[in-house]
Amino acid sequence: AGRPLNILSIQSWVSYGHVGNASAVFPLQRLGAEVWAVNTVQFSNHTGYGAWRGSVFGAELIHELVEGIAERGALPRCDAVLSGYMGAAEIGEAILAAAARVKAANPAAMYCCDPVIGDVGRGVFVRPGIPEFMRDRAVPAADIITPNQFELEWLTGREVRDLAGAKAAIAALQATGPRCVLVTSLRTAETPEGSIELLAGEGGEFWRLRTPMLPLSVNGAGDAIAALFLFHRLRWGEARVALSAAASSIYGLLRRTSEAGSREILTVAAQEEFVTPSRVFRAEPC
Ligand code: PXL
Repeated sequence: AGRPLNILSIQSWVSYGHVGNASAVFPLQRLGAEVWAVNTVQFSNHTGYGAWRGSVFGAELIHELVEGIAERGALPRCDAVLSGYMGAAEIGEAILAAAARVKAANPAAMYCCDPVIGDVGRGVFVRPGIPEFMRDRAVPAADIITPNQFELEWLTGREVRDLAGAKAAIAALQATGPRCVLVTSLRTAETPEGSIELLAGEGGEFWRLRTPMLPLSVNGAGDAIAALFLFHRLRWGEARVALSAAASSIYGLLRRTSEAGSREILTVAAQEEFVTPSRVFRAEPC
């Protein structure tokens, strides 16, 4: 209903495979959103392979592309800015400037920051300075953030052992700025064997969703879940609904990817999961 959502997505691009914008843009388009994609890097492939080629773009390019979009008169119609892998801290500053500019043009617009720092298996995988930039500059400027458990712990300096600890960490981040927090890839003392959890918090309420843990190791699923969570939060206005929709789609995508034994997520082949997830998981208040 209504006009399509317009989302300015500022993330990495890879030629081969699916991370960053190469993971986020197509699912958003498949759901009917217009995506204004700005790329922070162009690499041959994601860094999880250990080797890659390509360039990190300069912050000036980000400023220039946003300037050009502004010159089209489009910023008042921008519903949200989405950011992910930043490449360098100066690029982060350009992203925050873009978010501020969009919000000045459309006060209802939201900034969704996926604070890409690392994950439990790999540790920190971004350049020095980026984790601190996320904590001190990007997260406080965001309306929505989507850290995984590793990033939640890094950002808060707290180890998350149980549900109460996870909620306290979410509340600590909310106190710095973002009203809505989605924690992905969460495993605590209460997580059943063979399951993985997502936990969302907004307005003093929390919702938890559990899915079976799939036997796979891929990159880029977090980029897709941030995009889908943002899209559904914008569309439905409720974190609980957005959590259910985004998690169900990503579970379907990952189940298909796991069955195929692919090292890259099946963003294109499993596209029906973005529209009609084959299995729907509900988020429960907790
Ligand atoms: O999924 C996060 C991500 C984004 N962009 C690039 C990456 C990764 C993770 O490996 O390498 C370029």
